[in-house]
Amino acid sequence: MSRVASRDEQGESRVAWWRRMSRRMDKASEQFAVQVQDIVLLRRDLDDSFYDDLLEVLLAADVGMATAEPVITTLRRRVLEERIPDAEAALMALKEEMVAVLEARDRVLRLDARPSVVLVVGVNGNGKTTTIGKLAHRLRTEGGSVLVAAADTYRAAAIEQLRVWAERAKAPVVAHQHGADPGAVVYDAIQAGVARGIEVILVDTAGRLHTKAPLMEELKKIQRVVQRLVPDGPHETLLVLEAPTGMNALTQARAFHDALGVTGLVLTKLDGTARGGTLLAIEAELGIPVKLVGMGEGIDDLNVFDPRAYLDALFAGVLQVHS
Ligand SMILES: Nc1nc2c(ncn2[C@@H]2O[C@H](COP(=O)(O)OP(=O)(O)OP(=O)(O)O)[C@@H](O)[C@H]2O)c(=O)[nH]1
Ligand SMILES: [Mg+2]
Repeated sequence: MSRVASRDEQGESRVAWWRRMSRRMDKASEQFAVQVQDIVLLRRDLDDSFYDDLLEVLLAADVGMATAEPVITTLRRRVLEERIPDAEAALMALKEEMVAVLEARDRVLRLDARPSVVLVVGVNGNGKTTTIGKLAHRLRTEGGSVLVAAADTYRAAAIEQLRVWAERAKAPVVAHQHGADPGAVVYDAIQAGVARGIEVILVDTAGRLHTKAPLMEELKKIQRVVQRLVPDGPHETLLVLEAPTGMNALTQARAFHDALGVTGLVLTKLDGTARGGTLLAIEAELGIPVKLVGMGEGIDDLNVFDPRAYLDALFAGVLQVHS
């Protein structure tokens, strides 16, 4: 089980999932289409100002300089070499360039170790617990065994919320009382997981602490507990970010990465936000791949990140206007 399921219970392929979800990206797609329409497609000549405007459009869609600039440089070269005739064809070539950049990054979840320990971290309300519920469901559907650890012991309702998700995913939970030491929960969870031959242990953590201990110290302590029992763990430290926060998420993301060494990003709430391009910028700025995306509150609304399907959805409005 080296990757998350490509098919769910109903036999829906990943491609079909993305096709279904692309409708939920219509806000991002619409906004992108409107900007492209206004600034780029009204112009016919592929001159310097075309590329300047294109850069502006990408930045306005939150794609970020680190991705936008090299992609446009490559596009300029291709337009000359391949004699790309007009703005529409150039836009399609641009999309292909972006697909190529994104597909070059390794996004596979590292879940080969037995057990694999996955820490899920992020500020409060970003979707950690929900992501764990959905991920547990995906892994279970794929035939894997999963255990979830309730290491957010600070918020009174957190343990119960995780239990509800785990029940839906048919995964056992290890939890202590509200207010207990999160390190002790993780210790017990790993011991239980090893004893039961569990393949993947998902650890839910707090987003904000109400005690003296700063959050990062608490999370580092959890990592040390994991390492004591599973020396090569945690195998993934996934940082959950929500798309609507846009580039403001960068500062928090850097703090988590500096403290914990994040191995993958989960971008949630891509449904209903106009900030669809943020995903590219955050990934490029941090140099950490987006591994999973969430597009809704349902148990099936999480999947591995598929660059081509994502860019198809983002460019869908542009294609509609001009096909
Ligand atoms: N629309 C949408 N809502 C989401 C998504 N993921 C999570 N949510 C919602 O966001 C809210 C917060 O999610 P949680 O999973 O509780 O977030 P958390 O990071 O665990 O929060 P704390 O435990 O308080 O730190 C819930 O109402 C979720 O239903 C998503 O992909 N799309
Ligand atoms: Mg939570």
